[in-house]
Amino acid sequence: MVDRPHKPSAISPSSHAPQPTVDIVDNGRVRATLPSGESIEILLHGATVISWKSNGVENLWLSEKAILDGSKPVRGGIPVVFPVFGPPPANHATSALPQHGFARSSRWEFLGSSKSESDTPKSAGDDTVKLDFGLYSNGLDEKSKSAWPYEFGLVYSVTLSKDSLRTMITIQNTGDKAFEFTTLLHSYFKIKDVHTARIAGLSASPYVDKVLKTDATQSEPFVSIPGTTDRVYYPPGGASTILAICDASGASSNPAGTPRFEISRDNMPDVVVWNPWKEGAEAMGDFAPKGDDPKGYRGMLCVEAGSVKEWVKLEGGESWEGGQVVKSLL
Ligand code: TA6
Repeated sequence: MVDRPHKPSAISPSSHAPQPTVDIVDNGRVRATLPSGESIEILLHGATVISWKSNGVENLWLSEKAILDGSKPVRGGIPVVFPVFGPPPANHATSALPQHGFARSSRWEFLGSSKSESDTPKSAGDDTVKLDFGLYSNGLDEKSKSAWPYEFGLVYSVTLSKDSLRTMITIQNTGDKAFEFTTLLHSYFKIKDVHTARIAGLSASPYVDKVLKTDATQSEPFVSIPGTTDRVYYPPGGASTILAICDASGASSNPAGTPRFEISRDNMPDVVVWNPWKEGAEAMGDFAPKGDDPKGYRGMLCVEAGSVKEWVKLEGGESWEGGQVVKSLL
């Protein structure tokens, strides 16, 4: 074997394949892009995902009057709800907190990114980029700290892949005083038309109808949105039930219509379905466009994975993790 001291080393394809990119923009948001074009944008305010694009299409709905300067929660994208979903109950540790808690209106830290690159250019579709964000009790504003005096650490991971977005939250009790919480990912999906939208995966599920103020059971195989809708579903299969947001206009071999999004959940057994309809949108100053504009209430649907029915209790040192993977089927 002739020794070839100057033999060129094998060039690792990945060393020349385009890489995922991560940029911190104007000190307030993080953008990540895959070589295949998919992208996400997250505000440090609330660690709110405000954009997720795949196949050149925006998947999340964001109000045209969403306030992005950190002065209030974002109307759209994926706000993070913690430590309480909804209006906090009276006579509870969360009672002094605002609706949906403080996580979505706090400034999170960007903890960093990790990328997995495909080992050959031809499998660039395997690239992923994970962005981690942290929120800690010692970094909380005084008002929230005094309203909810517990020691905690949250790590929120947002992972972009070619056709999916994974959002996972880890909650740790870093003190020695037990606390309880509810949590939810308040996802606003951009859809074709709420009048023809259908949600599969909730058939026979009990739910609380916050509009009619009744308890009910999903009798139709698919959830349709006939008007103002605000329901908290407790599917019998818990987090194991895969949900699909479909569009029933046009021909489809699928009985619910053409699937647009598929939502898999981890440790988030409950599902909130919300659309404020025209009147509700009219009443929200940061909701635009108004009226029957297809980019307004008609073009959005909240399908929100959460753990909201029961309080989750963490003793000192204990952790909890949950989240979702959303696939865009375009
Ligand atoms: O997730 C549904 C819901 O709880 C609705 O009741 C409605 O209040 C919505 O959240 C928006 O809440 P927000 O505090 O963001 O205006």
